[in-house]
Amino acid sequence: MTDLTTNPAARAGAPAADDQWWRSAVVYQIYPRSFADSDGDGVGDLRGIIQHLDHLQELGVDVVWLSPVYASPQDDNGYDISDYRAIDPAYGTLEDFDELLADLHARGMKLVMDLVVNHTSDEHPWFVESASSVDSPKRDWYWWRKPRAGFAAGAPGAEPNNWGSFFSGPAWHYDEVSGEYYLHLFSRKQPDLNWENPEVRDAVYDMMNWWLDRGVDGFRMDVINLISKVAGLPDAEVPPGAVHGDGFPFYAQGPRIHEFLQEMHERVFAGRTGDYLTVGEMPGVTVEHARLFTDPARREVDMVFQFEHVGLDHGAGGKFDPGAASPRDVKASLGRWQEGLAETGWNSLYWNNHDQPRVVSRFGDDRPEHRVASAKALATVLHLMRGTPYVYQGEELGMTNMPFASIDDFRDIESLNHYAVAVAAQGQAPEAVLAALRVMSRDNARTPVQWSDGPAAGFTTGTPWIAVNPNAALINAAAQREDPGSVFAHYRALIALRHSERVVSHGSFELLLPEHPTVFAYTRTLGDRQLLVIANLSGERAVYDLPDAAGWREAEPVLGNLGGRLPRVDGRCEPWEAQVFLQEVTG
Ligand code: ISL
Repeated sequence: MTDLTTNPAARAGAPAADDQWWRSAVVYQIYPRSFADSDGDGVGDLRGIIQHLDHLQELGVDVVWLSPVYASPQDDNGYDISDYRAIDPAYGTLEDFDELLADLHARGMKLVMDLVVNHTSDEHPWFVESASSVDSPKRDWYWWRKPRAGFAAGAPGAEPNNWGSFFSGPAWHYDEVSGEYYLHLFSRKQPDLNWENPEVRDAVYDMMNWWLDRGVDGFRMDVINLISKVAGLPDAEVPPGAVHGDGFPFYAQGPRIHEFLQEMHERVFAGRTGDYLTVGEMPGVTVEHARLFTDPARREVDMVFQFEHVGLDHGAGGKFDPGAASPRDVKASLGRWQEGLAETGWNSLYWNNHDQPRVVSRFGDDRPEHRVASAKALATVLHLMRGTPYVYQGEELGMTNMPFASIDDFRDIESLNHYAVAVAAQGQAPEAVLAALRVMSRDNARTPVQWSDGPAAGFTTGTPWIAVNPNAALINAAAQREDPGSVFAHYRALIALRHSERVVSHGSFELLLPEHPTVFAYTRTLGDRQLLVIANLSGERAVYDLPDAAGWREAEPVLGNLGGRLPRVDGRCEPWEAQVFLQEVTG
């Protein structure tokens, strides 16, 4: 692999930071299944999206990232793809897709597709062919291995290595037809592609080019840091209390990952002139690796989704052993990423997506007295950092976690598998497992978008595939779009500020008050313009001692989150208060 960081010729060819349009852009993620249903079958669809584009335009976002709409058996809600060039009938047709793309473009917005190429569905023709015989020309497109020596094929322990799947159980499935196992880091219906095989890579690049030729504006790349596996797929260490080995060291940032991403860039983007956006989803990525992935001179991806801040409330037993994340930990983590990618690389900024619990319930306070203020405070600190902010559908309304009553209310494969294994196989108390799911399940993010206070929150005229949150009468788009004090209005103001103030999109970042237990404060500076953000991430009043408080007394208050209270740099914050100031720095 060529190290482009030290290659001045490569650096010289890199676009200047200011030329990259996505530095001042805001992305909105649509999870189509739960966004809007146009035909009453209870499942969201492309025409449902087309019907709600005013909402996005009013919010002011620049880009839509569309979670998978490809043909899929829907084992993992579309992250198991059986045809990369077809739209799943549940979502519509290619004609609907083209119409959506044209409508977005006509409104000045871009569309980024989800690229799921660590794995396919087991119903993808590539896998069907690969599984058909050990001599199949596509056998090597996936990771097939013989049972472990000394074990009866199919018996527990006979898996080729001890890695666990992200969705509970072993990462291997036994195929009786050929007497071999295949690797699946996610569900057994999501076999991992073998990126070592150049034919696989060719097929992926062809498919990406096909979508770009159709007019899409880039890709969000699903678990893209997992595509290069260490040769030999060795057994991994078993963490204390765990049943399976943690294979991460052997597949996260694997040996050829940078080579693969550079090759992809070369084969897909290098010859094109469009304004694209690429973002790699990378569980477990470190700041150091992110710097390499996002250094423009290396031509890999524009930005990555890192997971550090959304792992702060995971306990020793992982995400379903939740603890609490302190505001101090949250700001320390985000601050470290700001510093780590200050000179080279770029951050993506997110609280929410379709895999994460709702931020107002998680790092905020969704009880009536604090819900609106905490949703706004969290939005403020996120959106005014350096990086590209992502808004996940419903986040702009302050949608909350769901009060799931029983396991029957869940739909997500990760949640259902976890429950089955924890309760049936490990004998954990059902109520305790349910309590953890209520807090951490991905289904919290997947309840239908609350459009109105009407039936099914205006999401569908039929029966929604997953229940609507009972708070839809209180929290919904129709009410908020009319209300200048709404969470929606606040997101709108934050997005507008990024567009109008270059200090927000391009300024440097400095964390203030790092030791303060609840106040998240920072400045952004660009030339002589400076922005100050102060937010109290707690339901208690706070006092703080800002280093240069006197210098800020005359600053212009730009945004607050408590109706009627004008932001002032006076050393005091109300519960969940967020304040934003701007000033020209002299001398
Ligand atoms: O939510 C998680 C499980 O605890 C994450 O680890 C998640 O599985 C990981 O972030 C990868 O996510 C992506 O790939 C998965 C898919 O299920 C997720 O929805 C997707 O965002 C497999 O394609």
